[in-house]
Amino acid sequence: MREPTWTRDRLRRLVNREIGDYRIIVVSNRQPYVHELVDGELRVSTPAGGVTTAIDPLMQECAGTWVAHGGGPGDYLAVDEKNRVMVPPDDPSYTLRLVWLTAEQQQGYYYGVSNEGLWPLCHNAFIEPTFEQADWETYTAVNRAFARQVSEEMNGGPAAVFIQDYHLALLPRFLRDLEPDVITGQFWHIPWPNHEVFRICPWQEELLDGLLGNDMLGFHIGDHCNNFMEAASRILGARVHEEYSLVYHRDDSTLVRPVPISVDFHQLETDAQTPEVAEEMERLTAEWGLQDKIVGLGIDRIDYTKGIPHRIRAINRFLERNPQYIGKVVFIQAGVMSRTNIIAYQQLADQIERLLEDVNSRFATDDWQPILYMPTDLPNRTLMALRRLARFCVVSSLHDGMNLVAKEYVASRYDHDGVLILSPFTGAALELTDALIVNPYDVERFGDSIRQAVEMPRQERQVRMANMRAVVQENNIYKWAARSLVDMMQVGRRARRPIRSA
Ligand code: GDG
Repeated sequence: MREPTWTRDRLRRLVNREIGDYRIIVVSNRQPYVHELVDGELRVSTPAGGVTTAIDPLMQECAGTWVAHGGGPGDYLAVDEKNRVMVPPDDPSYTLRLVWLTAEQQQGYYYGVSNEGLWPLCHNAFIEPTFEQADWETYTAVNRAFARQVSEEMNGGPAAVFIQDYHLALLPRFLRDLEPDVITGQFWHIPWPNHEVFRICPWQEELLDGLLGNDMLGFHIGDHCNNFMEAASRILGARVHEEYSLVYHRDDSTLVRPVPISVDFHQLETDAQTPEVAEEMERLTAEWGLQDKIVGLGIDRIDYTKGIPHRIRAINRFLERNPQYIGKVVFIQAGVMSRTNIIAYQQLADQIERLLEDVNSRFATDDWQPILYMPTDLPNRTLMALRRLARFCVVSSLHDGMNLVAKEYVASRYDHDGVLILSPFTGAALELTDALIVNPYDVERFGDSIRQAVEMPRQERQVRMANMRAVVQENNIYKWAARSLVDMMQVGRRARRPIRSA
């Protein structure tokens, strides 16, 4: 029998049933609500992203605590003497506890180890990771500080702690040392590399030992789970029970599971149909002269894993080989700059500018240019209008844990139109098999797939889009949250029971 589709309400009911006396604590680097000072007044904003969308309703239901780095300019003013503030602001129902980091700590822990070390280590994008011992010491100290503050929030009671991502790989072990009874689960949002790659990391044992402090560890896809289990076995000599996906280490076990993340399908589909989005589509069409054009779209954080230069080269090849489309196809590349104080990101931004200049100057006519580039944080309404306007959307990651942009495009196309061109090196490619799957390094085939997208008959577009929409509707963000919670609670209850009774 098919299980009913996961919704926000169903997730809330599950939370009530599953957690019992446990206090739910979520820990992430990034906070779900940021306080800003505008004209002397405190304003609250919610950074966009799937993780907050999924976990916020869960937290609202269980009145738990979310521990995160306080990075907002108004955060100091918003919290009480224990660094806590109730959120969401319009219906305060759970506690946000903010952890303060100095600029130096932020440099070593966030930029250094997390984004110059672990990020390139875990993505096959041929950027060499940097491993600085001083940064590692900061990363360790910050993870310890998070563990202490989570322990304070537990206040001696039973708790289940759900940790997010690669910034906090040591936290589960430090926390387990302080609180042997705690249930912990962690979701690793990026890929886990194979053994040949991972073993270059000077801190490989510490990272594995840290993560194996969890009762449950989630990755997007099975390959990343297998890579992790292989590393645990070969580097730490841990015993792996493949059939049950369990890793045994230090008289304890960790369930390692693929739990593919997703988007709020229903919300995106609803947002796509508002009159504001229709108005925005009209405005963009008039302003950018898109009336009779076929629009292609890319939305990315400007990151070297996303294959943006490869995409520009493919557009160049497409126009070279299909000059009949000069003046007819416009590709819009939107994206926020990120991690701009890291050199690899500055070099990428320069490379993109140069490639754009080449392609645009080569093909532009008096009233047309092939690529419009918007390297700014566009409002959600504009991004939604772009998804609606785009005949095709390109996701060309060189490596990506999941890629939510692909799923957002599919969920927004309630009209069942549009073609997704998708890299096979994304987690999303395992689910969205009706996309045009193309290797971003293969510029010839990539160029051909753009032509195929431009020329695909409407009926084929509709069939493929309907199939992809059915997948995203079913495998939505609430299913991800529900499965993560159930796995963590079930496996954690089983593992921690003997300790408690002893
Ligand atoms: C990590 C993993 C995994 C993008 N540009 C703009 C903008 N975005 C939004 C997108 C989407 C989100 O940011 C990006 O999500 P992705 O999944 O593509 O990628 P990462 O940031 O690398 O996230 C990834 C994810 O975690 C979740 O587990 O899928 O594999 O790397 O929501 O729409 N939003 C705004 N302006 C932009 O210019 N407002």
